Amino acid sequence: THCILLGAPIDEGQRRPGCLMGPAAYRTAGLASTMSSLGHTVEDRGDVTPSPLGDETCTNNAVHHLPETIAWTSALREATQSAMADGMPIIMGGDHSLALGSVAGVAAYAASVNRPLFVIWLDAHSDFHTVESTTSGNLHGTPMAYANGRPGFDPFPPFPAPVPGENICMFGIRSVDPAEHAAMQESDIAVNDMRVLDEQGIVAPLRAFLDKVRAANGLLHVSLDVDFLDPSIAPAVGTTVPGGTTFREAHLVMELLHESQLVTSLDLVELNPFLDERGRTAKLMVDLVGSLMGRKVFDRPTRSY
Ligand code: DIR
Ligand code: MN
Ligand code: MN
Ligand code: MN
Repeated sequence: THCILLGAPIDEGQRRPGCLMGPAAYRTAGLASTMSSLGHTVEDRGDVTPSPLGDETCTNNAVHHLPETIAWTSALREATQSAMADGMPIIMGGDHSLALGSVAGVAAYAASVNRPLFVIWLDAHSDFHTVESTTSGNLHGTPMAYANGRPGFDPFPPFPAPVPGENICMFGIRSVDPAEHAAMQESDIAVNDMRVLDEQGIVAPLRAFLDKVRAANGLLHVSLDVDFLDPSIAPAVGTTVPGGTTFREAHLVMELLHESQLVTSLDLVELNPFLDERGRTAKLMVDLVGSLMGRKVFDRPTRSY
């Protein structure tokens, strides 16, 4: 695989400074050499520059940094769409608002090659707020709703090719606000909250979704929020939520994703290196990418789909 690194040093989608150091931390933790040691080629396109600031406003007074977020969205959309034509973009955040742009770019590319887009959202949160419904005003809580084509994003450019709910699968969910909850009840999104993982494990629901992607010849975008992981192993994130996935569950997800050979783009989001213990969370995230890109202890027969 030709891996294309895109830095998205954005921290305006939430209120705790530090996420903008994320791309530097991933580079320091050896993301590029991890992938080249697995036989992939790596091209680091550096950090994306946001588009010029507009003067967009909205009626929800809680919302902050709206023009900044829109400027990042348009730049990241372009950078991601053009990287899709050349390889597998890996967008190094930065907070989760970067996915407003990265998923838009992948969706625009998918439409241009006439293939359906599927999204796996690995997160403690559903990020299903709109600009109108968010009560925190933190736009990192909105990208999944934007990608799903929900109304309530008037100041943003229309999402290029909205991803239907049945093409979206969430894992690790354990913090959903009331407005998100109500909207998700109305949608076909597969919400695998921690209760599902506790009862069924992560393998069965993940394979069921991957089978759908394969049957549809879809592109698959994976968005990995650090808080998908339990805070005991991944402390460097502003919004820790107890009861997250374990080290072993997280690597298993990545190994299954690798075996599927379906993943075409990846976000790494919400790492805040300022909160880390000697780079521990950055290194864990890089190790997880290693599993996603094919690192394993022994080869096993790949499950035939
Ligand atoms: C909360 C927290 N739902 C909000 N969201 C996220 O502010 O809207 N934290 N994404 O990581
Ligand atoms: Mn600012
Ligand atoms: Mn998130
Ligand atoms: Mn989260």
